[in-house]
Amino acid sequence: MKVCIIGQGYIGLPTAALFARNHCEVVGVDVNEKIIENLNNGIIHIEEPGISDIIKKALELKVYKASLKPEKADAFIITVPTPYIVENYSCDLSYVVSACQSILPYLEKGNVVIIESTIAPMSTDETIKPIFENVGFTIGEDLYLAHCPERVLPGKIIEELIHNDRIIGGVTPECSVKACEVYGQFVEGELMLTEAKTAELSKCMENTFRDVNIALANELAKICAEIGVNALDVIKMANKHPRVNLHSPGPGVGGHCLAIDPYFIYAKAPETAKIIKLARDTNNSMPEFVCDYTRKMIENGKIAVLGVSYKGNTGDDRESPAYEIIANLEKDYEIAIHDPHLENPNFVSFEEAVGDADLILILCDHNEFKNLNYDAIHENTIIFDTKNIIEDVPDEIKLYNYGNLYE
Ligand code: SAJ
Repeated sequence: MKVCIIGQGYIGLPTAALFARNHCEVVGVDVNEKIIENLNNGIIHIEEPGISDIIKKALELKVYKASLKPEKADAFIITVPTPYIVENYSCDLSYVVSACQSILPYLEKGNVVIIESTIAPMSTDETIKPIFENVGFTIGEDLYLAHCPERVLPGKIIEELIHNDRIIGGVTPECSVKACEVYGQFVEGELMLTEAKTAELSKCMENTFRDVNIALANELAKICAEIGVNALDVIKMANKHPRVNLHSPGPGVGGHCLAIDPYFIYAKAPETAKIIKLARDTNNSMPEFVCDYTRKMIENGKIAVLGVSYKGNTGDDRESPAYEIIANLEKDYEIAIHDPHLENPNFVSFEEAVGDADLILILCDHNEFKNLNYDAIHENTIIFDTKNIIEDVPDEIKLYNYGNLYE
């Protein structure tokens, strides 16, 4: 089987790698010239365990190539970003639409087209299907179209791509069957057949479920700071109940998924999606909460920010709450930023950041921050650990986390 994957980012590239490892011929397409050149030289632009070796091997075996242009193939998979439109929270399908248009000259009867990008309910039927019908295809008869959302966790993408169950949302039942044949090349989890709109809403609801649960944990952290209770102990105790799983509070919710996908549902039913919108607002309020408490801890001086990735051990800083926190605090404090997973000429080494800092603000749970080198930190430094990852500090250092903000 020959597969053409449009978008070589966090999802498209690992997906391309697995098709190639399973004896398919793969063309990975992206609009970014530098990414294409690097990929063809075996240089991988995403931080994700396992990908680099598979792509290098596939290049050697000539079963993978990166290209600026699509090619004829049996299956086309679209894995491009879907941001939200700020004015009305709706799903911005422009990248998906242009990816679909880009494959039109290469499509042949019998091909399968799969949209993996997260999209709002009804997008496949109302916006994507007409793109192919307008050039003469009959969906379900001579072209097979399905929405099969990715649901893998960054950091565990390869394992989850293979083992997770997968939603296959065909525009017609025939489309679902054809899309199953494509994923059957490497997916070992269950392939669950359904309609496109059910697949769309299921995917959006998965991320909404997590966003709402994190909002509940963040609200608990705020309540505890207000009334003087240790939020971390509450979470530990409550989670001993067999049916309770409180999530972890933090500095806010980042990434390209949880911070965006709930809006797609909200935009479709704004009068009804009340909890969903409130959860977004609560999570969006966390950067300000962090700044308010930082200001209570020190009035001026230098703050060392540790970590701006949206979550631990990834080099992805999309929608990271850290940037809002930094923008707010740099009005009144000297800020030095250190992140071992991101390259930025303005970032500094750990030693340089913390050396003369009055407060160390941990915004991301990279493994490197779990055991800090206290020799590099001067006495009387305050640490504000918004990810609650540090357990013990030397006596002379004051540690704040969501367990003791009321102190
Ligand atoms: N976070 C918290 N508290 C928690 C858990 C997470 O504050 O208890 C924060 C993280 O720090 C981060 C954000 O939430 O800023 C999102 O991180 P995440 O690990 O929850 O999720 P993502 O965005 O990396 O991946 C999610 C996953 N969805 C679910 O778990 C339902 C993944 O399976 C999806 O494939 C992915 O979105 C996606 O691409 O949609």
